[in-house]
Amino acid sequence: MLITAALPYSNDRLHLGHLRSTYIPADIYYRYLKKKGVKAIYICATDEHGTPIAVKAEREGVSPKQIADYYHKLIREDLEGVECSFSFFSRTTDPLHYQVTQSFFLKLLQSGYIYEQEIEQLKCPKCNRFLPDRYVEGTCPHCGYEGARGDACESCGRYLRPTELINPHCTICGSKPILVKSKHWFFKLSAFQDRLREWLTNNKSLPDNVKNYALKWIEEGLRDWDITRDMSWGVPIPQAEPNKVIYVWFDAPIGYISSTMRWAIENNSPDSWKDYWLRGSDAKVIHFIGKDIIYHHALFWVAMLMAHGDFHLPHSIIAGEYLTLEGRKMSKSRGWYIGIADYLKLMDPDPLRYYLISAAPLDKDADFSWEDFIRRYNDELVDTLSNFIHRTLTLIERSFNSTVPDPSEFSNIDEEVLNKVKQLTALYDSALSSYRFRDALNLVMEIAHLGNKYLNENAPWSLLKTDQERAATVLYVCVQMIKTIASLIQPFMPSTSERIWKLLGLEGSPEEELLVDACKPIPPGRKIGQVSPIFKRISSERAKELKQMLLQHKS
Ligand code: B3M
Ligand code: ZN
Repeated sequence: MLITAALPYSNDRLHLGHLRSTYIPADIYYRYLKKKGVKAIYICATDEHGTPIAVKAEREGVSPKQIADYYHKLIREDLEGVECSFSFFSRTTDPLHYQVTQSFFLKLLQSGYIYEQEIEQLKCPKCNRFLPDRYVEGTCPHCGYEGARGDACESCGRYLRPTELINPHCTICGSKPILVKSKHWFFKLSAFQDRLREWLTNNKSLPDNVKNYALKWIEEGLRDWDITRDMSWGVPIPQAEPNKVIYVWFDAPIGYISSTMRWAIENNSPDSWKDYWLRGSDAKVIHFIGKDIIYHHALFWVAMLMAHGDFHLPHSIIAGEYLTLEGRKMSKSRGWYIGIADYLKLMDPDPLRYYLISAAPLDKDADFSWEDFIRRYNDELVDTLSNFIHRTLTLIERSFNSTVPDPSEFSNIDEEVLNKVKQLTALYDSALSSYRFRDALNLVMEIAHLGNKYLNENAPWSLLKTDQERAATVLYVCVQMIKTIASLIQPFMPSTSERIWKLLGLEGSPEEELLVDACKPIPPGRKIGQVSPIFKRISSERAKELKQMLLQHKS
């Protein structure tokens, strides 16, 4: 299976919203596949073309490549900082990507799916440049919003062409543009209307949010798609004059393929990308994206793949919904966001991964609030998860010389609780296989709840005085539950899982343990590790520091 996450534009850093909608779910799913013993890779890259980067470069007086270099590094560090375990993290300025994009373009040109047409474009007379996409702003013809961009209106969410804007002006110098003729290339999206409808309707593994959005757009009718731009930053159009490039939304998804090729080369098996992409192989491709780019993936990209013919269509497209911050829309420009690096200065990645997944199902909007984060950290990670483990292991340390005790015969209660753990593990598996990340995580926490309850009801600390054998059995059962927790929590909280593994004195790593072995008991007699709590309560001072994070962008 090939797992991809949307390619971030390399013109800005990412924030918690991106992690929640795309990068963490993709990472969890990838780690889960490995636990299932599935051959899988997780591919991403930075999307380095388009006007977002060109305009920023212009404003800062540097080249677009310098902007791309700068943010590529930071984005990658941020994502790796929250333990996104990419097989390869590439860039769309890789020369290989240019080749792959150009040959994709040429194939569609030769088969008649791309055609040329002369159209009128906006040009700034002062800057002497065409004004594609974000080079121009004006009033939205649909909703009247005055800051609409040449590619879309942020207020009503509609896609726009620059020439549709009312009162357009050049974003660089403010001048009023003039209309000039220019030759462009169009992709015959309209020819795929019926095939796309059929694919969307019949694809059982496509989630409802993706299917419904995309079908709604098809009913509104698909127009052919202008896939070229009059600018110099981008993949050059093969055999065309300079200062014309392929539109970023045509080249970016091809980045999924070219990045897989780069991964293959870096892994010294240059042909292995074919196992994932070529039709005829039994691989599946799953794209994780944010909900704002469903259109591009479920319509544009699928149609491009249909037109090309050599590559797999996506098996599924998983689109995460938005994350608000303390009830308000996150906004980089208004300083209302939490940066990944800001968070990592004070906290480990795992609690954040935990919170972002457990806050709401992926196909529903979620909210991040520090109050809620701190409460759930203390109640769930400390009181439920950490305490169960800590209580069990300190008793073993004190009364059994840090050695997993030898159980006597299991009582009905013991059998029952261990069977329940097996059932929860099976439910976890089916939740993750259908992308119900929050449900799966809750099931792991249910094992910890169950463990606490079992521990309270059987009170091994009292049994130690009266029935040493029974105390040993109870603690042995708890150890088995902890081991299953460590194994199941691994895709969600990899380093926490690793720490629990070490506490149990187990060899190897929980990452290597297959899901089928998650309930396989560990034998008695093993020395456990040095006992210390895996999570400690967030103090009120620390809570203050965390809340401060939101205010620091305001200045
Ligand atoms: N760079 C937009 C975004 O970051 C765009 C995604 C490309 S995925 C092929 O949302
Ligand atoms: Zn201008």
